[in-house]
Amino acid sequence: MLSLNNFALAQIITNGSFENNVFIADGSAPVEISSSQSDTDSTPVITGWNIAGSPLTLMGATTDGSYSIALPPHVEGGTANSVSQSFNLSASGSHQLTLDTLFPVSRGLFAPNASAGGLATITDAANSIVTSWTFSAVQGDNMADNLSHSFTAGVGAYTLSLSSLPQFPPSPISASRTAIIVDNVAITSVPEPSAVILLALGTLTLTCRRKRAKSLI
Ligand SMILES: [Ca+2]
Repeated sequence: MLSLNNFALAQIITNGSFENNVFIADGSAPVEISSSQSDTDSTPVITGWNIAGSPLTLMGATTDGSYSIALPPHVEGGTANSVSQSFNLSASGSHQLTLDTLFPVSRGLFAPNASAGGLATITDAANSIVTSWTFSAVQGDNMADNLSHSFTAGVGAYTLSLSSLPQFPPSPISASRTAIIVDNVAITSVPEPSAVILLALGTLTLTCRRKRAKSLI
């Protein structure tokens, strides 16, 4: 049966839930991996994702599933904390990047005026920016912020990067940023109406031909 869901269910991003990880004990970066958020000396290998900057933590608390990624703000002028991965688009037109965000109350307590945000960037094979999207989270204890961003792109290879924002936003001056927690990253292709109609017509034509062929036997 032809439906829009056939297009929307394509798995374009690998391990968007951050559930598929390997922890290598090497005495280096602290990684938060337990529900008590205690640090261990290990480096996570997150399947499908490249990690840049430090520290970057995998949270075991208040997540959807066992893990989410946390993007702590970076010092102005410094290297952003980020995860990135390459993906392919097999359809041109409109696409949607969706993710869940969380700004836990426990973190906000340390800085009442704090905000939490991140930057999503998609670049093409020539490293040109296709789209860039600043996302945020409302302070709370549930991973309830289901955010989405539409962009237009053709068939080809791309890279999605999720990065931290600088420690202090432009205003208010007294506020600082804290880590934003991200989970369930996905990209779905929204089919062009014309493509759906063409495909539907094609299916109809085939069905009619088959029926005609049968009736001629
Ligand atoms: Ca998860």
